Amino acid sequence: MKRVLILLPLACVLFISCLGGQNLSGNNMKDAFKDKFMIGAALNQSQYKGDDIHAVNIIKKHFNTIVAENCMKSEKLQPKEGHFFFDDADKFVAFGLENNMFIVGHTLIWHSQAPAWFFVDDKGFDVSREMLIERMKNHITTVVTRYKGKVHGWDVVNEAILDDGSWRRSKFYEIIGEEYIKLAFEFAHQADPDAELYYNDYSMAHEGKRNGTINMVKKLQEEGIRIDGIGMQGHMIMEFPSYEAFEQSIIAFSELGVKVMITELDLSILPSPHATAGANIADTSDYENKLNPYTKELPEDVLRNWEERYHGFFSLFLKHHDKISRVTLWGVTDGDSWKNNWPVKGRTDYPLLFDRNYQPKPLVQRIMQEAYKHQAEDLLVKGK
Ligand code: 9MR
Repeated sequence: MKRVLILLPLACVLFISCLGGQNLSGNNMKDAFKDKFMIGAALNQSQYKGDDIHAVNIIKKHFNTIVAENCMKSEKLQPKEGHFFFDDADKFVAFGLENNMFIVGHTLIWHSQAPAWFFVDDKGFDVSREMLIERMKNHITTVVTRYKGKVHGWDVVNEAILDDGSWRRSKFYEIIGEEYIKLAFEFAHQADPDAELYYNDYSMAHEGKRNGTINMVKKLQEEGIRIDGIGMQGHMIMEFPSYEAFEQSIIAFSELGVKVMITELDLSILPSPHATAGANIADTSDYENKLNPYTKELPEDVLRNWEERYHGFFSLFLKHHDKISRVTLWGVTDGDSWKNNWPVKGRTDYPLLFDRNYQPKPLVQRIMQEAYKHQAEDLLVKGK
């Protein structure tokens, strides 16, 4: 034990030097994390279409998995019944295939960004249960079949459970009942038996949501429904969640025997009008100057606290890398982040790993070093 303690720092220094010389800036996150988990980003259209060339360079260099930020949502894919629009999603998938990336489709069944026609008949009344199931089946089957063998994993159902663990009263729930979850997973599995299938939600550190998710997944498993993973959206603020609560959820989800994925990571640096973070699009607040304090510059101490907290989460992910298959940031640079417009419109936020000038923040170097330290420790343990 004593020998290990003495040798460990030395081995780390040697290993890091061998991997990247004194300066790791030539390295990239996908290599740094390669034995731990995939690392990726949500892409917007100027990225997968190749227009935002600086962002494309970052994506190719640092990430090995991508997810569609918006172009695969049902209102985009099927704006009118039976009229599918695949141009953007095709380009997104082609980008991933060209760059050998693990491609995630987001999202098949979600109460938000679903087209209004989905739930009503031609007189504007709610459709019958049978009709909604038929529409779900048609949507899922058409989309998943098109990308069979190309999209490797699907967020099948998104945000079905509330923070207290109860079911969200979405149209899917109101008209079909909780069985809509099981049906969605079945339809997706029938369309592509090889694709991984996930449940994805925000604020997963809340005890209620954690337990609600566990109950739902257990039930699916008891019924023999395929579910491969749980996506913990990582929309965070400085005050929420605690490392402890987030860690508890990682462990509890992994104990179900499914993959855990950190799916929509961003950490807002701005004062939050809400006590907890979440990502419920309807929870907006009015603009006030005091909620947007860093339009010109970011004070050193504020930046340091933000970086410490982000680093702490990456340390947690590395600690639990045996449970976590993927960490995906919700965007590439601060300039693209949805956080600039939620929960308050028109703010200047700094939630991602690359700044508005496409430069990696010092945090990128720190988390890569942390990952290399883990690699060195692993080697030492194996070599003992
Ligand atoms: O980042 C997305 C933003 O551009 C859209 O306007 C918004 C509208 O639905 O959706 C955002 O992405 C959401 C994701 O699809 C599901 N989890 C919460 C994300 C942030 O709202």
